[in-house]
Amino acid sequence: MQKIIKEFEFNGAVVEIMENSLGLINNTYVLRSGSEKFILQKINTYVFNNPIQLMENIYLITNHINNLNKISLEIIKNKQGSLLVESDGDFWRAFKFIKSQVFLKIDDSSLIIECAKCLANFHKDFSVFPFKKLHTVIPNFHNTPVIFDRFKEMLLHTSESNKIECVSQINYVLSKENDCKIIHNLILKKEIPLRVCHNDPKISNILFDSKKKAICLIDLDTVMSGTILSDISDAIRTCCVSQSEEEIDLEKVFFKFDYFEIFIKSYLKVNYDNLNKIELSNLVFSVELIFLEQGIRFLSDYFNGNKYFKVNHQKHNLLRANNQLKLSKEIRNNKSKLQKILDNIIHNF
Ligand code: GN1
Ligand code: MG
Repeated sequence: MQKIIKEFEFNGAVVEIMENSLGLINNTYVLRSGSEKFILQKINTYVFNNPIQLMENIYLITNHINNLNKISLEIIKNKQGSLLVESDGDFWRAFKFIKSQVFLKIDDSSLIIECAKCLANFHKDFSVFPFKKLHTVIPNFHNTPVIFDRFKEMLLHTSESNKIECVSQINYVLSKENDCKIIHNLILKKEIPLRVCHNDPKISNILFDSKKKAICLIDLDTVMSGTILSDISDAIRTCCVSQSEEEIDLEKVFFKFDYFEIFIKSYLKVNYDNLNKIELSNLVFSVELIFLEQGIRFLSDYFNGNKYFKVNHQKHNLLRANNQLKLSKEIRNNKSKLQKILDNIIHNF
């Protein structure tokens, strides 16, 4: 790693390297040199096969946010002025360190307000940004019908023992083929517009200051066009739940309806005007769908030998899938309750 560190324009000699294992995709290290800290990341090229385009996107996005005088990640270029360092087929990048804290789940409703406002401001700030300038770093990233089809294809190569082990999960997913198409069809019909989306606004991708005020969204790897519904629902997926996606005791895992109400109210206060009627009327469904989609992604990766998401043990992705599928079912069973909460909020706008 010293060889990589030497390639970047860090101030002073790096005296400490600490691994940060929060993300499920890239490898992240916090470096310290004197009183300054930096972030060094090795990009996962199994997931991101064009790191150059990826960094071009992040360059555009962070410049856009900085030009609005708001805080965002700041790229540290290498000594030749490029956004990446390539070494032995690996791609590395660096950012300035932002003093902050992160949360894996929320036990305090004031954090919900912060998360919702942070995401809504991100959407508002990018509502004028032409998404065509951004490369599509992962095609079909939140295209649920494609994710469903890949799952079906995966089943053709899945061992009988895995299929027997997961028969109820598989049958549940397969019964949802039509649901997977609903939002995507509305996009095709242009009833749901494409907008600049973060595409991964999970709670641990928001930095907070010491007073628990949101500073900014990080992990800008997947910022590209998409439906704003997958962003809103993905934030709700990790903010409005009793336990994180890592919880294996499903008795402890449930959706927090009161947090949902606070999240939606706070989000719409900032960005109501930018959403159309079709987006609003599909919002509750999009929450059910994002849990389903994430469940399918974890389960597919389990069947595929855990190549995509980092795991600590062989069944890790299966347990995460169970957690997400439970929540998807819970939303489905409480649709009208959630719709009522949403309608009441919209009524007052
Ligand atoms: C990954 O990179 P990270 O850990 O923030 C994944 C998201 C998933 C999330 C589940 C590029 O996010 O899509 O929702 O794990 N990112 C990518 O925790 O696939
Ligand atoms: Mg990520």
